[in-house]
Amino acid sequence: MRISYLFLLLLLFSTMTVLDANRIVNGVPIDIREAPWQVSIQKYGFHFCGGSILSSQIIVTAAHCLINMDAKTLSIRAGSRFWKNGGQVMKVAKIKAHDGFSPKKYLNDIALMRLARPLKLGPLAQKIELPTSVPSDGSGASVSGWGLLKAESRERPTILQAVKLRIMDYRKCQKTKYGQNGYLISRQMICASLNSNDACQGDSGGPLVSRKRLVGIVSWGKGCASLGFPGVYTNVAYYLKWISTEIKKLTNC
Ligand code: 4AZ
Repeated sequence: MRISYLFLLLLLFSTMTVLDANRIVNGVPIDIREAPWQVSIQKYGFHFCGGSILSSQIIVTAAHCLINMDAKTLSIRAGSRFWKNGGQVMKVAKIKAHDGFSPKKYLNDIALMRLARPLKLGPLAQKIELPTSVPSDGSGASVSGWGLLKAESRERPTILQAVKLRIMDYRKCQKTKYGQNGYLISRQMICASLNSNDACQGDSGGPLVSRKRLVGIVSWGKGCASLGFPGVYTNVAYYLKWISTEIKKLTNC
C-alpha cells in the first residue's frame, strides 16, 4: 500500500517536471518579489506587453508595443505575479515612443510612459536601475513576462514566468542565422539566449536584467527558442541620454 502511494507520488512529480519544461519558453513561475520592477501593460484590461518601473511614475517598454496606441485606453498592473489581478492598477497619462523607431528594422525599439498617479513602491513594486555600460558577452541575465510558453502553442500563462539567459554581443549575434538570413543586428541591439530558453510574443517591452540592472528590453526574434536565432533586445545602455531627456520632458508637463 505504502509503496504504491510512493509510486503514484513519483509519477505525479515526474509528469509535473515534464509540464514545467514548457514554461515561458523553458522558464519557471516566479514570485513578483523576484522581479518587482515588472509590470503588465494592458489595453481595456488585457495584457499585451511587459514593461519595467524606472520610477514611481515612469515605465519603460518597447516602442512597438505603443505604436498607434492611445494612452487613454492603457493601464498597467504592478506588484502582482498575476496579470489579471492583485497589486496596483494605474492609468497611463502619456506615452513617448522613440521618434527613430522603425517598424521595418526594429531600430530604436524603446518607449516611456508616464502614469496618471505615482505607484506605491515597496517590496512588490520596485524600480530597476539603468546600466552604466553595455553588458559584456557571456554575462548571465534573466528575462521575465506573461508571454507565450511556446511559439507554436497559444498557451498564455496567468503567472509571471522568468528564464535565465546569456548575453550575446551584437557582432556575435550578427554571425548567427540572423546574418545568414539577411537580418541586421545593430549595436543598438543586444541578443540573449541559453539552450532553448527565450522570450516570446507577449513578453515584448519587458525586462532583460543582468546584475540587477535593466540591460535590455524584449524587442523581437525569429520565432521563439528557435535554434540559431537568439532573442533580440533593445540595448538600454545605448539610450541612457534619450531616457533621461525624455523623462524630464514627461515630468514637466
Ligand atoms: C514578439 O513577437 C516576440 N524570441 C518577442 C520576442 C521574441 C520573439 C517574438 C524573442 O513580440
